[in-house]
Formats: sequence, structure tokens, C-alpha cells
Amino acid sequence: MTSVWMQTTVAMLLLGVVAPAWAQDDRPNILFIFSDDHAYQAISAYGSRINHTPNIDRIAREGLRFENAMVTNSICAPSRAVIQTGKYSHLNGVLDNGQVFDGSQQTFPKLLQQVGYQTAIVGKWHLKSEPTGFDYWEVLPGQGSYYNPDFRVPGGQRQHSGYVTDIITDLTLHWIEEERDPNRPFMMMSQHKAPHRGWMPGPEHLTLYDGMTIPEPDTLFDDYANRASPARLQEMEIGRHTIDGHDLKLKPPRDTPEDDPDLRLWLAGYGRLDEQQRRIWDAVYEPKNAEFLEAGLEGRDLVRWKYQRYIKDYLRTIASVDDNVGRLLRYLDETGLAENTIVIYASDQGFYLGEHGWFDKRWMYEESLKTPLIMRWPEIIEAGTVNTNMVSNLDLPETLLHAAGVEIPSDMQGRSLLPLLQGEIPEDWRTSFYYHYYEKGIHNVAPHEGVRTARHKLIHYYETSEWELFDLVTDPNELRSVYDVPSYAETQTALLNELGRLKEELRVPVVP
Ligand code: SGN
Ligand code: CA
Repeated sequence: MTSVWMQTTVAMLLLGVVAPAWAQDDRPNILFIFSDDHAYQAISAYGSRINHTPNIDRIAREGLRFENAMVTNSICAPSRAVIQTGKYSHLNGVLDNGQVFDGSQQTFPKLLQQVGYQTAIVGKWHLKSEPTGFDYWEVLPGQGSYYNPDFRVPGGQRQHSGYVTDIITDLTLHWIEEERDPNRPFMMMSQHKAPHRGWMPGPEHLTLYDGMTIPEPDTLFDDYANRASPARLQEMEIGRHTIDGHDLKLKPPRDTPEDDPDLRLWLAGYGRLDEQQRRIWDAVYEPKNAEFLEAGLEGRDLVRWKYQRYIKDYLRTIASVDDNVGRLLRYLDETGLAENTIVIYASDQGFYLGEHGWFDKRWMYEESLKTPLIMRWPEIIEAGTVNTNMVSNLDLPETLLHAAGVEIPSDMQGRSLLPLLQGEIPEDWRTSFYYHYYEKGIHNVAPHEGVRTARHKLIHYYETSEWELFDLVTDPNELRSVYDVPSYAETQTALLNELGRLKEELRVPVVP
């Protein structure tokens, strides 16, 4: 139940009247559980047709699920930089995965620290520079490893034995239980590597889904007709671009040259298993691989097999994330922390689970533009709330600052979600959202920007001067661009104007 005092405080904060008014020890703790590449299509609270995630679902059942949470730039490091700063990529300096985050800039953990919060981050960081604004950090170098992972710590590196998802949770719990000052509120970012590519399942889930056929998405065999050229020119098809060893767990032949890039990727994953882990792994994969080689599949049958191999391993890594979410929730229950702790489950972006024939992300199309976002905060959120407004990863830092009673800096570009958490939708809530993807290279997705409204989406591939316009009501799978179709002329003009307006408002440099 929400206390009158807290209601008043929140109302005052919403009106922008006050700075922090909570008594110090009443401020909420924040447990931010973050995964890497977790598609909302693989969360049962979002209606997954392919798996069950009872523990993640519990957060939604006892809290709120955002149905239209979007990212500003659908790739790992940029999304994380947005969350740290509350600013679009062009202002926080991380446009793509290759850039180094400037840790001297303003970030929300630093602002929380300034008002007495204890802050920590464990797991995937991926911003290259050392984390700043954290009292404790222990992060994976780069993409990190699934088995026996190394971690960066201040002044060095150390290795932990075991499976990365379990280890990240162990470290999270250890800090909350043993290392922090129980008299001050905390903000912990517990950030998983899973379910990122190489999709290596943990020892407990290696045989999950064996003997089952996971349903295929409707667009597994997309022909990329009726769209601009980039959809056809990408390199992220399950059929053509998955790597036999790294992705599909087919052991590279013995005579593979040592400098073969695919062999190196395989060794970066499988090569880290210790002898016992390797025996268990081989016992699971070798018989299935022999059966596959024996079958000599071709054409669509081969794509179907690759989809099954990919999706099962992907979902197995998620099963472990879900178990570990359960561990964290149980800990909060047992210690009485649950009542005053904001729990968030989110991913750095969405992901393709065979839609359009793809794995990976990057596009402004729905599956990668949208990301799961679920929050529980018993004092504030009514259990079982579903919100359909357009919200964004940009809004997260402001929401957390607001929740902690910190004044939101005026140069942040999102908006606090606090009213939405309480079921109050401000009349001027955003009705359009600006997106911009910059990276060139792996997967060959053309840079693009665009605007999405509740019903439409306009995309500009500015390097080739191509446009797409989708009507999400008549064409939810985005298979037919209606750009320049006469009946959409008015919508098109309105969207073009809106794109220009948003770019000005958000101070986006003019694209060459
Ligand atoms: C690696 C992956 C890509 C993935 C990027 C970015 N290849 O390069 O498939 O798109 O990371 O992922 S891999 O062969 O090295 O696994 S992100 O989550 O960091 O954005
Ligand atoms: Ca990612």
C-alpha cells in the first residue's frame, strides 16, 4: 500500500516542486537486472509462443509490463551508454560498438552516489572504459565468456569458475548481502551476458527442449520484396550467415588451419570449457551432430534445422537467466527487501528469433526496436499493470533519479516513467519516437534513422537515399513498404515533418 506521505511526495515531485523529500532510509533500493539480446518474443509475460519464463513473469505479474519500450539505437554499447546518461548516442558519444564511453560525463549512478546511494555493477558492461560512478564493479571484459569467465576489477582481472549467469548472480547477492552498508539505499546493476551470441547453454539446461520442435516464426522464409535494398543486403540470416562452430555447435574439422577466424571464435567459447565440462558438452552435442551430418539436409530443411539449433540454445541460456532472476526475487522476499526495492528486468535491445529469417538486431523494425521492460515496485505500482505508451531506454535513468528523489538534470533527453508506473498518463506523453542506427560492418545493416508513431514507421537509409514507410496496423510484420503509395501521401508528409522536428528538438547533427 502506498503511504499518504509517499503519495504526496511523489505528487510534488511530479509537479517539479521539490528536491528530495524522503527521509534518508525510506528511499527505495534499485535492482536493475539486465540481459543482452533478450527478445520480448522469448518472455512468456509478453506472450511468447516458444518458452516459459516464470520468474521474469512474476515481476510483471506483481508489477508493470511496458508493451512499447523502445531503444534509440539497437545495439549493445550504444544502448548502455544511453542508459548511463539519459542522452541519445550523438550526445553521449557512443554511436556504435567500437567507440569508448567517456566515463567523465554525467551519469545517473554518479548522481545517485552524490545523494548517498551505494552503487554497484556486475557482469556485462561493454563500454570499454572503466566503469565510473560505482562503489563496486566487477565486469566482463568486452563480450565476456559463458564458461569460466574472466572479470575486470579495479586494477586488474580475475577469473571465476563456472557458468557466467550463475556467477553474475552470485556476485550480485554477495555484494547486497555482505559488502554494502545496510543503512543506506543501494542501486545494483546485475547485467547478464546471456542470451548473447555464441548462445552457450549452462550445464543445467544443455538438454532442455530435446525432442521438441520449437514453432517457427511466420517470416522465417522472407523474400525481402517490397522493401528498400538494405533488408536484402544484410548478413544476418540464419540460413546463410550463422557460423557452423560458434553458432551451430558443429565442431570444426581437425584439419582446420590455426588462423581460421571461425576456429578462433569456436575456441573462444568451447575452448574455455574445462575437461569435465567438455565431456558433458560433447556427450550432449556429438550424437545430435552425427545425426545431422548423416541426414545431409539441404535448402529449407537445412534452414529449419539451423533455426532449431539456434533457437533451442538461445532459449536454454534464457532458462538460466530466468532461474537466476528467481534466486534474486527469493532473496528479496527472505530478507524483507522486496517491499522497498524497485526491481527492473530489461534487455539492451530486442532480437530476431527467425523473423525475416534473421538472428541479431540493429534494425528499426519492431523486433529489434522494441525491448522487454518490466518493473516491480510494490509501494507505487499496482500489480498486473500493462502500459502501451511509447517509452524508451532513454527514460530509465530519469525514472530512477526521480524515484530516488534526485532532481533530473535538464540536459537528459528522456522522461521519468514514474507517473506511468502509477497509472497516470500525462496528456503530453510522447506520440512519436526518434531512432538512429549508425554502425557499419558486421551483419551489414545500413545506417538508418526514422520516426515511429503509434501506427506508422518511417525509415530513411540515408547512404542510398532510400525510404520505407510501414503501416503497423495493416502490416504488423513490416513486409510491404507503402512509401510513395498515393493513399499514404498525407501520412508520409506528416511523418517527414515530424522526423525533421524531432531531430531539431533532440539536437541531431545533420546527416551528410
Ligand atoms: C559480436 C557478434 C555479433 C553481434 C555483435 C554485437 N558476433 O560481434 O553477432 O551483433 O557482437 O552484439 S560474434 O561472432 O562475435 O558473436 S552486442 O550485443 O554487443 O551489440
Ligand atoms: Ca546486445
